Amino acid sequence: MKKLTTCFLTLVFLSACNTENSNIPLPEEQSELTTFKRDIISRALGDAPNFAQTANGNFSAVVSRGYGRGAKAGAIIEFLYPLYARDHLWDAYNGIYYNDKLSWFHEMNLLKQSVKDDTGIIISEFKSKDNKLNLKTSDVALRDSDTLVRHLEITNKSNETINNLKLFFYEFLTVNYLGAGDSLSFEPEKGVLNHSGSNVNFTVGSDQKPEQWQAGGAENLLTNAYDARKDAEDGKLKNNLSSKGGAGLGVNGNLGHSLKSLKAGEKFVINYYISAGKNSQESFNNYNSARAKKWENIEQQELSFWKNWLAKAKKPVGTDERINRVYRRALITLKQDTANNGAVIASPTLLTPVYAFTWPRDGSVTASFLAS
Ligand SMILES: [Ca+2]
Repeated sequence: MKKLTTCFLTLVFLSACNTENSNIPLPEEQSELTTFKRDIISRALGDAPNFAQTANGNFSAVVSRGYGRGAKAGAIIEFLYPLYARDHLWDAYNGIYYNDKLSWFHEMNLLKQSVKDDTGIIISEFKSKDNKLNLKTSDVALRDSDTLVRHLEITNKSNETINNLKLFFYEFLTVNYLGAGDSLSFEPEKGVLNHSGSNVNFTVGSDQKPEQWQAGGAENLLTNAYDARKDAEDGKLKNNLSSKGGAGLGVNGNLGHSLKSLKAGEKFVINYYISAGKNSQESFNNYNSARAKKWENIEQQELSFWKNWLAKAKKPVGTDERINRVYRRALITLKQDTANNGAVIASPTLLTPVYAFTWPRDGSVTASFLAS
């Protein structure tokens, strides 16, 4: 019973636990946000944008919701590694170019965000402003490779063929927290971006070789290369092979894929990978092992891992499925916030005020004390 109570009480300390089929509360519906005493940073700058976390004990990543300070719906906004010790990511997200216009996903209409029941899979669904495309991203931390996988599906919902689509995956990794000393290169033979800082390395790639790339410099500031985000705006990347952060904001990268056409009702599917390692060989090996997996198998592996974990817990007695789902999510969150060396982390994010309001470790200890 003690364990049960701990989990229920822990939920009081958690935020952003939307699960599939539940509606996202819109900011205007959250009247309490405007009335309770706000964190001072929130009051000045707005709430943190964190939607949900996915983690494997070695790293933890966060996906943004559609509102809050600097929010970019569906963007990956934190990558804590190794063992949740340091954030290496400013943000990473997709964009699509057609009819002479680039739209980043977070500029489109956000339909829904959810966490797939009893997994760490974070789903974000969008519709293009012209209502022609549906886009769905599923982000998950792999169990057996330090890789965040993004599974992306693009469906043509219109009655006509859409020609010459170009898809982009933009990433602004800031290795070792600040990206100033980073270097970035695109490796044409492997088709991946290689991001290096001190003692941490990232491989960014997909399961399909990109036709375009850019190793860029953030805001072109004190770097030798054109900004990789701005570069995508005309649908054409400069194919620069390497960039260095210098004393500026760091380096950013972009991978571009071309779709000749998407017929009415047709769906295009691609997987992206952000793989971490101590050096370029380790991150590339992680990328390779992730790439060898089919998305269906990743989903299956994720379901069975958490099924196994949840099977160890006491079953709640006399509670309905709605409460049981919340209980299972609490158990998953507690495991996600336990590093593989046994450390239970204070908070899954470094941003305020979510940091201030999200204390699974302290909450659990308090709940456990109260329950005993
Ligand atoms: Ca360009």
